[in-house]
Amino acid sequence: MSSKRSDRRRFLKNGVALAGLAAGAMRSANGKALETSFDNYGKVDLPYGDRSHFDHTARMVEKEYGAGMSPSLVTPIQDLVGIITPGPLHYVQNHGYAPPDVDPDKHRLLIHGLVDRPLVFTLDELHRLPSVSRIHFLECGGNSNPKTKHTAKTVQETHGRTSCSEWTGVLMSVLLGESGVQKEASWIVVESADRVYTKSIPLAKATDDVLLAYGQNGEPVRPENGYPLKMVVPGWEGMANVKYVRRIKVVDGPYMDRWETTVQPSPRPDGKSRWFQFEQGAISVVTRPSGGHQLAGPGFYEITGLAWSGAGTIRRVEVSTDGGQSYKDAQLQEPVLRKAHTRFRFNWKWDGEEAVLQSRCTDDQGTVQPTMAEVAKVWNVSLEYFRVKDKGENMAAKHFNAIWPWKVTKDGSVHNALFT
Ligand SMILES: Nc1nc2c(c(=O)[nH]1)N[C@H]1C(S)=C(S)[C@@H](COP(=O)(O)O)O[C@H]1N2
Ligand SMILES: [Mo]
Repeated sequence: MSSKRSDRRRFLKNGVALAGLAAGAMRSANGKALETSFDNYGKVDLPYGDRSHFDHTARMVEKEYGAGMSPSLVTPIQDLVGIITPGPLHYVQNHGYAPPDVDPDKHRLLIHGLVDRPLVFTLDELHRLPSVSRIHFLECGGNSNPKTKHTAKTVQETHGRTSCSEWTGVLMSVLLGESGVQKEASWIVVESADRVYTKSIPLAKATDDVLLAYGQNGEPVRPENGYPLKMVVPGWEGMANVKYVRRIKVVDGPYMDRWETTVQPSPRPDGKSRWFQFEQGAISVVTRPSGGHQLAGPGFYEITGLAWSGAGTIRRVEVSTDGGQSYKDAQLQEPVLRKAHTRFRFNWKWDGEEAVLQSRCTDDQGTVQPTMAEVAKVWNVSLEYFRVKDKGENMAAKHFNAIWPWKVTKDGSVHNALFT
């Protein structure tokens, strides 16, 4: 058979299959189907384009830090398609401080400490070095923290502290190769230009895949996300990804600075703390339909969501519509990239009965996303532990990556069902 004919056959077959699934979801067109008017012309002088004024997707204030302070802003992942988060919708965590107003012409990057040659770079000089572009997710260690999120209504509130961008910049290994690293060196400490935020990173990771990014999705890194230089530490918790980088000191151990010794460790119920949890676990979540959505009625719906793992590449996502009693494989949308959001899709025909939608991912290390009960077992806590708020920052349940269910009730409304 010619390839043309077999393509046509496949097209017909798929067409028939979808029509079957789509019963109830689509209306047949009649003569008055198109009511779009082309009379309302918009602005033409657009040096930096705006989106359609009909589109209102927005970041949401998840936590206030008070007047003049930068709130915590979460990404509307329920509204996104594909895997790239537009810069203006990237989540923002700034430990309260407003983004500094850094003049790129005055900005300098200093590399010193246990090096052979201390170096200082202007941004122009960094742009002359060999560059890479890589798509990676960023996720705050506090994302989907059940202690604060188990009553949240939407996936933006529960899982919106993650975003995924194409980052362009210079590999840390290139910079450290230029400065030379002395024998005793084992860590780097990276310092920002905003009220001094620092983070210690082991040298092995720094020279593996860490980059100093000046580009985000084809344009300069956004001010909220670290303009003009952001350290991207692929797969590691948000806190490791220092924004507004101005100094890299090569040292022989972690620095135990203000943030590393206060909000970053996770207190445990036994009074001890988990320290230096760097890698983000394998996690996935259904983003549509999800909490706050309203299904129009029985019929076809594509279930879609995102999966990612700090350890590597997503290999498999399964979807359950019965609260985890049974799972079926979802389709993974190309490209499937290491340490990046992966889009999954699953065809579903809602019969109008109560349903519980959830997803479970597996990464290339063989790690399967756990249930909440499995996390409780590993952490040696009761399920109730995940429901009880702590005082202050609620940092105790960081790095929670359990399966998250959404309940569809008979009226088509969708609800957070972590504790039902
Ligand atoms: N300079 C600086 N870098 C920082 C922070 C900060 O407050 N200041 N917050 C950290 C935390 S907690 C997170 S989750 C990520 C968030 O990065 P984003 O705001 O670009 O999403 O940045 C990290 N890097
Ligand atoms: Mo964070």
